[in-house]
Amino acid sequence: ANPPASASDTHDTGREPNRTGLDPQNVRRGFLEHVRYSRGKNPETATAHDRFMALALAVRDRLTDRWVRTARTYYEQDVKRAYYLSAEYLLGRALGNNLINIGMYEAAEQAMREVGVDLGTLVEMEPDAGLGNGGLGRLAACFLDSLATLGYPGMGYGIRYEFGIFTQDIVDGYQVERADEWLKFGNPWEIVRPEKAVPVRFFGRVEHHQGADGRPVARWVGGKTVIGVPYDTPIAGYGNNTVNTLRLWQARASEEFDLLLFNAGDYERSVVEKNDSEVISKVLYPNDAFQAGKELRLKQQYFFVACSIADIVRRYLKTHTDFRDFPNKAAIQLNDTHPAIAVAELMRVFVDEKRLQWDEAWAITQATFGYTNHTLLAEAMEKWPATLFERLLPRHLEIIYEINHRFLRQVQIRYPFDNDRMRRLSLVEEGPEKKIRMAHLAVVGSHSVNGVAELHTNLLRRDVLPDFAEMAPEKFNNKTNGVTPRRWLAWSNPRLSKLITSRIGEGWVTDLDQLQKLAPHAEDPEFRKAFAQVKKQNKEDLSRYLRDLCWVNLDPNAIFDVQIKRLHEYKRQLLNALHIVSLWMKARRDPSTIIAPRVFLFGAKAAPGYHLAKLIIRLVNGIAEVVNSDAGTTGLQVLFVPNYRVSLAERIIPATDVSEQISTAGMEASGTGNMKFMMNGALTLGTLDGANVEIRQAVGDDNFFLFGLTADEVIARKRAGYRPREEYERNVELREALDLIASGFFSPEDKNLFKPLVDSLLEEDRYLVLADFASYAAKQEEVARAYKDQEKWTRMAILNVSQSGIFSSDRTIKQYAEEIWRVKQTPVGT
Ligand code: HBZ
Repeated sequence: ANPPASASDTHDTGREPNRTGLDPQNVRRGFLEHVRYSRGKNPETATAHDRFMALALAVRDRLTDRWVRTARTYYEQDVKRAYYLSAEYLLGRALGNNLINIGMYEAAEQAMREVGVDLGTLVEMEPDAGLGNGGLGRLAACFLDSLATLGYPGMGYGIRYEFGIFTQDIVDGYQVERADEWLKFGNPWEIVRPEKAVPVRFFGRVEHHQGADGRPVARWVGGKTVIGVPYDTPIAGYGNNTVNTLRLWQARASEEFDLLLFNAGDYERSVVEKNDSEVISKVLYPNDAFQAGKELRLKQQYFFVACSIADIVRRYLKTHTDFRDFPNKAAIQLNDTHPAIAVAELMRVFVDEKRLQWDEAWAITQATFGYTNHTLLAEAMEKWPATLFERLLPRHLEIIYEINHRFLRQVQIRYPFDNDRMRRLSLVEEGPEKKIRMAHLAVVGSHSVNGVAELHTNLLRRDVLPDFAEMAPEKFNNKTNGVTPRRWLAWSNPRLSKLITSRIGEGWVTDLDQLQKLAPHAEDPEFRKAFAQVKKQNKEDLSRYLRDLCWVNLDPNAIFDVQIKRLHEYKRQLLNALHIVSLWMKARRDPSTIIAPRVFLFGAKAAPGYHLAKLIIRLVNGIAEVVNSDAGTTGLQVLFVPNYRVSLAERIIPATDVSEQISTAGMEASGTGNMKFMMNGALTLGTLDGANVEIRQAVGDDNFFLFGLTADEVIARKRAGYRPREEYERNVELREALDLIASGFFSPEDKNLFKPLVDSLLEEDRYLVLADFASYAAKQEEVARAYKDQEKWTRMAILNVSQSGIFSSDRTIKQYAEEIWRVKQTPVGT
């Protein structure tokens, strides 16, 4: 119920109580007001999009009061804040999630029903906020949800890309990319704050003087200035009053600069330069696990880092003067090395602008930063040519050299006469082209370095940063990833959520370990029946959706076997595809070899320049065409679902029976999709890679389908001189499948289309697809047999859900907060 509005109340808090009510009547009024006064329509003339915008604005109104109160609480209590710096946030849609988190889903449903509107239709109107590539960006989004739900003073900083991850069309089996115009119809969630804009310098030169205090002064002058304009998005906690902020920076041309040129009569040049500036936040780079090394990318990184650091320092100086207290008020987490230039930027601000002594500034900087590594792949490691740095960020290059000089002196003292070690540890890679190693900058500038799963952290220590782990073992720690159960269970799987709540209450939503209480229910036939029913209904829903989207009729009685993730050779979609071909060949010869009907679903975007990955998409579509043509006799169906994204994952995961987590061991840092599937009662078919290891540990070997070489075995096989052709010669089924692909059977218009794929497997097979094929195929057969025993399968699925509690991002965020950031839960009052 709403407290009565009083003048003093409104004055004190800035509240407008008539926009806080969460009951259906209040929500309906808010909606109708926005239809009229924000959209300028009558309810009769409003389009579905108008209605979406009106409801979203009504929901944002109901967040606003808490948002303001949250900011004030943090300010008044002068709390330490955790700042998450990430080049990516893969948020997906916000409407449903916000309704769930502030507890007004049912009220909104009813309010819409009363005005003759279907809430589900409105939800579908919202474009995904796809400001990320894959796991790294989605992890950032889950972390924001958990920070708010746990009541931590946390804030995200990033880039407001005008175009997020591309939209994928499939044309004749090929991926075709289109620009993602997610802002075209307006974004109801964000608030622009032009008064908090920040100027950012690029290029120019450094002048060195003697300061008035006798100390040397460096002045970065000249060059060009770009303006960062912040757009704030509210991040609502579940079931509390916390609404944190995601602040994304948009690049704008600086006005002074514009006018200067314009007054000089050079209109054309001023417009061109305006474009040069504003292009910085134009588009997300669509590579995951690969560094393209483009100048614009480094500009993006420095742009959002400079804006964010300025914002953090400005906020600190509102209430403090002495920077020695800075690490007690700010923890800054680097989401991979994309924001690692922040180490040099904070040093520049401290030393050049605030005139701190180097050593003092350095101690504060190290105490402030933490660095999270997300990959072991060498081709993803960020290294920037020193020449590029010198041109774009001349002062930062000097600072990096100074950091390196002092660091290497420490190394020299600790390990005298070990030049090899110095070369390995240096922030500067020598060679034909000098390069700055961003991971080394991040490690040296941080007090904490973490991996994202136990295995990954151990491999990080052993293989990627061994010299750093030896020098500073105390810095290294593990933070196994997690996912938010609000989006990935409560919102996306309402049927299962309801069933769970009916047995164990609703506490699991914020305390996912409570799912353990489900374990005994696995023995209850009634519960198993209800659980299996939920899965079946979810499969029927998905089938209906995909019938309308892709014109295919998937059999909901079949096993739904799903691989959805970015397309990469190391993730081995090819292994899955090869197995389908061999299964189909057997079925063609003898349909009785098919133990259980199966639907193979794929969803994946390939980086636009990654030709082999795009060819794999074409292959899967070629296989689908063939296999689906005689699905009636084989019971096999294959579908590549176009434009895989967060909102599609929300539909697919609840309907999945088998979760394909089949990366080459030692290559997938963690995986997070694997956790979402487990939470939704899918069984994992996986290698001992990333967090699969911990999933298997949690659920037990009996409830997990394990196959393949281990990470150590992978290394040993390669060291012993792996010859993929021997696997091909040895295994008839594998050979037949590869031969069929090589023959052009799946690409009649171009018999040689898949030759590059076949050759890469036979000649190098970097990811040991052939080496793991037999083990994979055998385990797939076991999966099919297990599915035949429905009671047993359902028991296993329930046990998976019951043990998924540790994979809540709430657990992960508590560990970051307590072990790295030292920030405290700060509840916001009513
Ligand atoms: O981060 C992923 C890992 O591959 C995955 O195993 C892990 O679960 C997840 C969260 O920790 N890494 C990425 O998603 N990486 C990128 O998206 C990326 C983007 C741009 C780059 C490099 C990597 O330049």
